[in-house]
Amino acid sequence: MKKRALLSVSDKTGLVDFAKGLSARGFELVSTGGTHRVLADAGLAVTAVEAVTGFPEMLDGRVKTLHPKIHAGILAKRDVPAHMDALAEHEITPISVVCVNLYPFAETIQKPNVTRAEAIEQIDIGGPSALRAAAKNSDSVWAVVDPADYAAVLAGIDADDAALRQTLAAKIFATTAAYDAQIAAYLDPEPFPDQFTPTYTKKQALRYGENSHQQAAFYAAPDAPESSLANAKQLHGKELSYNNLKDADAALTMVNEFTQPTVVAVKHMNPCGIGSADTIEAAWDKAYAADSTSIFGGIIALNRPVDLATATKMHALFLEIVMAPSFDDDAYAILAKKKNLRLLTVPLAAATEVPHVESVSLVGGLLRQTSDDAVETAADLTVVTKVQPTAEQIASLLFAQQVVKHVKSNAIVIAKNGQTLGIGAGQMNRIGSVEIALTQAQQNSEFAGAVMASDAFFPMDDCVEYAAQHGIRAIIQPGGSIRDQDSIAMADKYGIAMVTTGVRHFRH
Ligand code: 93A
Repeated sequence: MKKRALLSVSDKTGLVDFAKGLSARGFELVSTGGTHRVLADAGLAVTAVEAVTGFPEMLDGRVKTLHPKIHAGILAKRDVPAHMDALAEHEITPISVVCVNLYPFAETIQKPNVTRAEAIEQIDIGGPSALRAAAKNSDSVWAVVDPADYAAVLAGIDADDAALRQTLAAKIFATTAAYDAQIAAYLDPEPFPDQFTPTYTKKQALRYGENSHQQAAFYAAPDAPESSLANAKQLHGKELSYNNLKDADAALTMVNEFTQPTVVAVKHMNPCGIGSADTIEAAWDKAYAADSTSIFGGIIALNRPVDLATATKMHALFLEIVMAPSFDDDAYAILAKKKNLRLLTVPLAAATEVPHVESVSLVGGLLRQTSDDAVETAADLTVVTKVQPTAEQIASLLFAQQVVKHVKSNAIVIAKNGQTLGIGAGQMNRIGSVEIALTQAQQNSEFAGAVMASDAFFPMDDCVEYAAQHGIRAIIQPGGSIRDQDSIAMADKYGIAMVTTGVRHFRH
């Protein structure tokens, strides 16, 4: 029996070689307009789909392969005589290879100023239909959507590899499902639709998850922003682990918060030191001096190119990751001397980047929310104490506030002059975080005159009392507790300043 292959591809990569391979194996090639042209130009014998259907391509190409002469040829069960008789009766040749890739819908909608009409025209109907028909009939039919699979398919045809046909069929349904999800998201861009269909692609198989007995993989969103790990370039070092990726993501989110040259050091998703200064080297000095013990094995994110002076200082320590928009050549050379140190370049987030939707998994579910992009400025502060904060204190309070929202609740940050001095994270009792932060901060020679930020209001006055007794000169907090007045009275008692923001920054 004559063997027939249908080829209809938008991405012509590898097409001619694949078609030659099919030709050499005795397949008649049937193709749509553009694909037909490429094959004919390459000197291959190819039948136009119109010659099979007896219909011209219609409606500006909206109807090309959508025809019983095509779909019955794909869908007929080869082992059911009635099906084969029906094909014979209607003079339909079975099609046993369907090689289709789809109109580039995702690429089209990413182009600037694309119109709705242009986007709609790039919704492929015939392609997914032919692919799904082939995948449904994968007992006999090869469904091929990815040029990367062409060589394996030719080998599979030679070996009559039924298992590969089934794997490819699954790939078809995953591909068309993702394609449809992108169309749905375009037509209804609401971040919280009734049905949420993620379309992530495996970017990296991970050696293990949080611990070595857990399995894991890293998936990237099709529209991942430039400033994300999905688009980061690893220049050097060991492969990123599951925990590395989480920490690096946290560090990146933090460093993107600052416009001044800033260095962020992260341990276990929390900052252990953040420094902002006029130069990246001075910012490093502050981040390091913030907690020179915890930074050991840390994840470092910088928002300026890494220069030689900064690299030399970092080289002296054991670090897991250094990431920055770029590395000066001599800085890179120094850091790359450490075989395992992971060096990544990630561009800074564009100021115009829209708030993204973040997800966390629950057993049997998913929680989604827009990211916490609220940044308080001096205009958002209300002084609630008799003592007014100085301009210097206000700057330190706002810095501490920018940090505290990235710290796991209950979160307390002690800071001064663009430097964290103590960070209390993740305690179930707020006073516990205050104690941890202050114990750390008091060891720092910069501590005198430091200020404190709290991610949420003080439920009672004990935190304020403890902070005031241990040298804190000003406090920033959201306010909103029914016992705010107790905390304010305590601040007044010790003659320190307190400002409220009205914005809570829980991080659970
Ligand atoms: O407009 S369609 O949805 N209608 C069809 O009947 C049809 N058949 C194949 N698009 C259709 N295709 C698509 O055309 C394929 O999925 C492929 O992406 C493209 C190949 O067109 P050409 O061979 O003209 O470059």
